[in-house]
Amino acid sequence: MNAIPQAAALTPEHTAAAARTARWTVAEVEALYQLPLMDLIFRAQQVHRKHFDANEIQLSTLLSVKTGGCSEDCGYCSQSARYKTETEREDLLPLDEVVAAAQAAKDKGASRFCMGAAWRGPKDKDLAKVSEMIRAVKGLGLQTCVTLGMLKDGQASELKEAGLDYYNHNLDTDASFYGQVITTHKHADRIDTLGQVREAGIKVCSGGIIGMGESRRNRAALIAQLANLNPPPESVPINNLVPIPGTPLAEVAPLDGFEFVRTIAAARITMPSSFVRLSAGRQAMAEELQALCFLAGANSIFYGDKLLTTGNPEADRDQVLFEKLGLRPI
Ligand code: SAM
Ligand code: DTB
Ligand code: SF4
Repeated sequence: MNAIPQAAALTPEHTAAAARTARWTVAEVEALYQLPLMDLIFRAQQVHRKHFDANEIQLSTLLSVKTGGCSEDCGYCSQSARYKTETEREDLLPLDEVVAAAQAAKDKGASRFCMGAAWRGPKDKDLAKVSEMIRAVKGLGLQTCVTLGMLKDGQASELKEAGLDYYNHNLDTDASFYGQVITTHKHADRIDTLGQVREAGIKVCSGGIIGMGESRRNRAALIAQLANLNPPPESVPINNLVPIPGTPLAEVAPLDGFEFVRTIAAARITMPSSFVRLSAGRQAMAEELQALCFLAGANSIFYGDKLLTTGNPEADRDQVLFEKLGLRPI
């Protein structure tokens, strides 16, 4: 990352077009983290208001369409077959169940429906079934997103043909920390799948998890790497680790809330025209901390009572929060 040349002038004023060619060094992103919090949030607000209506919030609802029994060893995940967790395995859901959940999400006000599967990557026969789900959910008038793991040649174009809008595939953490959390696939494999998604003309949703015991420099490196994707992801989920009993990361000390806010601000400043999503971990956050995240530039959330296997604030409670903050769901 340090080999990336310094950008000449990285001011909040530079345009979206310039941002596409600008490169962020890890040191520059780390310098953002080191700003006094008030200055950092002010800067993030300036960028945010240039590119978005600061009172709008995008709502995505998640559904786990295939749960547990995953071959991979991601140290944070309840769905890895390698750890003894409370998550029970479930086969791929039938189409009608998925459509009913998508309709319910739409009725509650979500604009995007994200379907997740606990796979290293999809088999071709599974992909055909997921493609059917995408067609049906799209038919309800929702934006579609899936997260299915690593893709092989040709699979992204099949998803595109089915009408897929977004593919979620997180870089999850800095390349230099990745091996401490996951050994069954490589950080470079993630980048490869993101390339296939882009090439197929699908929008990219990619972010990461913080609070896994990584350093601030690791967090800065993750943000720089996401921002330096060309173009940056349209959607950037920032997850706070949800500690899962039975996984290797179950006992990691929780991250300070302000460090989470700083990460949101760094994502907003470095990826001005991307939706930055305050993702997993919201259930453990006070409303005031969530509001600080919105102030720092988060303009999207996962909305609905469940994430994939763990809880999320109830939709009705979120609606009260939107009222309190004057946020308009989009
Ligand atoms: N199996 C596919 C994959 O790994 O790409 C898709 C599903 S996987 C569960 C999707 C993402 O959920 C992961 O990349 C990770 O960012 C996030 N995630 C999983 N467990 C988490 C946890 N305990 N806390 C926070 N985020 C988590
Ligand atoms: C993302 O970045 N976060 C979501 C979604 N993409 C697939 C998943 C969060 C999972 C949290 C833990 C769980 O519920 O199992
Ligand atoms: Fe499998 Fe995805 Fe969980 Fe990793 S994060 S164990 S690939 S479901």
